[in-house]
Amino acid sequence: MYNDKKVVFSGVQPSGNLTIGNYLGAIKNFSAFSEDYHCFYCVVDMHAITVRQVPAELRRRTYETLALYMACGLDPQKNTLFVQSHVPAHAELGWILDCYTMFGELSRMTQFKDKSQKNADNINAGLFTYPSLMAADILLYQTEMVPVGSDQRQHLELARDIATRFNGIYGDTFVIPEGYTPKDGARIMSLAEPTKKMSKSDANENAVVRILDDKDAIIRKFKRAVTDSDTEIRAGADKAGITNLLTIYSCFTGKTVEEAEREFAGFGYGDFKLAVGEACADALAPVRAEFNRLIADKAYLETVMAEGAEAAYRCARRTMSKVRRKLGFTELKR
Ligand code: ATP
Ligand code: LTN
Repeated sequence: MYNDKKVVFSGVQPSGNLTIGNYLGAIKNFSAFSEDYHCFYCVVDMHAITVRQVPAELRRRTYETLALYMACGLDPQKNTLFVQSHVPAHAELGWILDCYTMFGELSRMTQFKDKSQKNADNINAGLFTYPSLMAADILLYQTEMVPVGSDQRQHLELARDIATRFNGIYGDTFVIPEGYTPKDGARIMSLAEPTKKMSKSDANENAVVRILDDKDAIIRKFKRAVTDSDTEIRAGADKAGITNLLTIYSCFTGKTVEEAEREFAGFGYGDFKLAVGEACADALAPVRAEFNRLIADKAYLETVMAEGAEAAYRCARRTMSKVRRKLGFTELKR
């Protein structure tokens, strides 16, 4: 609990331009919690450096991710929006939790295995211990609920295990968090390889639709989406590409996948892809307009960052002093 409300926490890495996967799997769902929970939404720049980043781009994307949070409907008066590296308690608790996370547990993480393959020349210790820093993000705020896409479920399970282990040794210290993944949209697939997750750091631009792509680009990418040699517009395990397009259409229009299948019965793939592109572009147009307004006002974004960091620190430091006491760290009387 914080300020008499249960806590929600989530984070997005400023590691690239955000995709409709990030939007449908995560950010779009964040604002639903704002009334009933105390929400902390973080730009996790410390996680982003587990993969090599160009400093100027990391800085620019940190501002952009914050502006996108707001453009997607997160009001900084109702949500604590902040940047991870502005609150050093994340690194502090991250180290502590490293000492309560097992080598074997980290070795089993699929994201680590994936990213090690993709970054074979930079398999650094931070990439390996990424999940303990993520556990620290969540546990610092005594979080009850963590909205994430389904690729993050395994990290969330580990955060629960770490918290349970710590509580078992030292007595109640952390709330055990629950994950929240949306019914649809929890795993949007690549348009080029529909059996792979759409990922913002994919090198193939045709595989990803970015939240800020303009209408022409969005439609062009959907037109090129890989499907199959069949002609039927239906969802099914043997039709990854079409299933993904139906899911995207359903998320952007609020219709169910079954309704969409009926709507497009008898259509050719070309017309269907165009309709999906249009639904996506229309839904994202207001987000893009609001983003363009916000990103032009750097001073305002800096105020939001500063106030967010202050509010996050006020909450985080309570947990930190409890953790220090439990561990047996000495305290300085100042
Ligand atoms: P990267 O490519 O740099 O690993 P990413 O695209 O996987 O990045 P993250 O910053 O790691 O994005 O994720 C932010 C949020 O978006 C997380 O909650 C994650 O689960 C969600 N998410 C990411 N990709 C998808 C996707 N394809 N479908 C649904 N949700 C997704
Ligand atoms: N690992 C997440 C980003 C992330 C996160 C978090 C999500 C870092 N810390 C805490 C939820 C809660 C990712 O890669 N998508």
